[in-house]
Amino acid sequence: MRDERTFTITTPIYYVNGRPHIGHAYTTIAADTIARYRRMKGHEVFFLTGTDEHGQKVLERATERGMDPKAHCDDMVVHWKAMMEKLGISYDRFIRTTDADHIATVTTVLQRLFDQDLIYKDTYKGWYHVSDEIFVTEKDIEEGKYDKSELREIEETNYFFKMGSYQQQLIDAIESNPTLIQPESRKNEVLGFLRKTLGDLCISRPKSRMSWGIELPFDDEFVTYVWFDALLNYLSGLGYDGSEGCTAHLKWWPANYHLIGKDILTTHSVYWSTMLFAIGQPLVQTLYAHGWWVSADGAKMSKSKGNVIDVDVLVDNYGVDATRYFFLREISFGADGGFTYEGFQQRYNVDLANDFGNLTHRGLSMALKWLGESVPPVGERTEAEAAIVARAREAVVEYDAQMEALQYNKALEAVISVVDATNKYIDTQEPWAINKRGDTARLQTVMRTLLEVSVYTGVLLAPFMPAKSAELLGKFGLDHDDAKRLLGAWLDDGPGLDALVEGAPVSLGEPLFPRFRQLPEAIVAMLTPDPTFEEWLAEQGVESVSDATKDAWQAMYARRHDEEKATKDLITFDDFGKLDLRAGLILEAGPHPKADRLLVLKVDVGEHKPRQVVAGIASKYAPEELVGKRVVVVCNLKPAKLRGVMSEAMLMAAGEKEVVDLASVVATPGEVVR
Ligand code: ME8
Repeated sequence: MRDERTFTITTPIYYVNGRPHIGHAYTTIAADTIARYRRMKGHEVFFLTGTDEHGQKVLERATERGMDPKAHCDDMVVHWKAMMEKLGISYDRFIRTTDADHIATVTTVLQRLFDQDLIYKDTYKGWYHVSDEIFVTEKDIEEGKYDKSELREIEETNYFFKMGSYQQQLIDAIESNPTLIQPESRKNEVLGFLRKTLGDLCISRPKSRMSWGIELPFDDEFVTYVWFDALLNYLSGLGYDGSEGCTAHLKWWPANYHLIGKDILTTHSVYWSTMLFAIGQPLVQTLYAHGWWVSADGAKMSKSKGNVIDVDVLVDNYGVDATRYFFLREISFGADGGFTYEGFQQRYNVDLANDFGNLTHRGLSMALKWLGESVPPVGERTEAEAAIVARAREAVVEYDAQMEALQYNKALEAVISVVDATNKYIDTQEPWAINKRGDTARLQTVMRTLLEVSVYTGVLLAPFMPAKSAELLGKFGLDHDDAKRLLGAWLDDGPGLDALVEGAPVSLGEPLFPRFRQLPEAIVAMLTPDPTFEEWLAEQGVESVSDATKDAWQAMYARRHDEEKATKDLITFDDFGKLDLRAGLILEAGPHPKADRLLVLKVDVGEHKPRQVVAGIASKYAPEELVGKRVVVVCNLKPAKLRGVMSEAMLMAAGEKEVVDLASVVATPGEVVR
């Protein structure tokens, strides 16, 4: 039996025949969130993900690109790793099926099963589905399950794995283990499938037809069927080498969860389980098949339809944590979901900007304004505070149970219920009125409650929104280790909303989730369909074009994006006029107390007192050379603290990273510069 404090979770390994989209992101975010949660609970976690690189689909794509298949994979895998990086995915291994250790494992397993007569050679005549890479039965075709244009009739000698001989063993395993396949409806689907006679599995492809795969160790004219190869990643990724006595993987196997989409339920529940029976390894503890994200019109996302939702667009416009949050909050894990940008933004505004933001920014602003930048004492708690504590206690229990069951949206609902209760508490307690009547003791208690609930949500949301949680907890001087410690204590004894230490510093910082009033421009531009050539001509006021000039018009039509982009980046004269540029005279210059790169200057810009300017010019100028220099100053830049020293204007200079020369005009300080 595996140690209960270890936890293994996997995602499917994704085909490198295209780039990742939100569907792939979804499974990966779900796995990452639970991996992070278990680590917070002090468990030792192995989180395995990666790419599926062999087989026909990948070969076809490589051929289309005119590339060698391995070179194509090396090129594509960059996009998959970039997606993981962008989403903050904390995997322990990113396996590629072209990795040498994986290939060795597959080869050893094949040889063993062949030696044990569990693999045999036979001739197959029938229908083959090209893009799914499977052989289909006449019955499947009669039932219209497959698009005829994708079917090819073939007669082929191949190697077969005796999958059919495990049918009863598999039915018994599923029936006797209620958590093996989840949700329940998926389990029933598999049992339904197993009512038909289970055939054997063709596990080879002749090289003459498809050569991109792992060569069979007992016949060099064949490569391994991509699914037989890919499924073994779940063991090779954990150190299993395929030999009979191997124990290297047993710290992590059987995995707690294989997370997959419902599209690959049969391959995992039937092919994979029977393969595990054959090699004498236990089945995964739970195979969880989640639902399917479709675009707003209910259509399957596909490159050819142009309705694929790109992860980058969401992360670039709304941030990584909001993206992670949305997918796990919006639907229950198992159900299907329809994606729209409007729905995404609404969820963002309601949950994150309003509810969560109200508590963590408005609450914090009030506390800091009235009581200073430190944690106030608790004071005497009334029934109102006791009710919040009670809700927080119940919510932690609920949250933990739902996290363990992968019911992410219910776990989030539990946290949100505490946020909502606290926002109502703010309204009913009316801290502004308490402040007005000068009841400091009561104000301290109410404000302390708000701060404590902020910390509470920061801890519980950490697995979902690691960066924002760190930012929020950072306002209280807490870090991820504190979050772990607090979660541990709350799971043991329940939270008392007493995580903070009186007098500890608190800072307000920026709002975590600024509200969006309209869809970001980049998304609107993306959603606005491109005009056709004819529509574009009409926009230009041209009714028809002659054959002689058609090419020129078409070239202009093709160029229009570049020009639109170039004009988008231009500013108007009015925009420029907003700059308050003035002549200045440097009166004093000295080092910055904390940063060698910076100097602190006093500059006369024609006002009753000089402006303090912090400038990154120390690498070029010694303070004494600057005194008496005439410069150009941007006077209406918002003041900002640079490493703790306030800067009230900016000097204009040449040079991008390193300053080359200061811009200078010989004019009376305060003179307008244009
Ligand atoms: O099937 N909604 O790889 P794949 C939800 N290589 N999830 C989606 C989705 C959507 N619209 N689209 C994709 C393969 N997914 C094989 C797996 S495993 C040994 C081999 C997710 O690149 C979901 O997890 O087609 C689905 O199962 C998986 O991506 C399919 O990825």
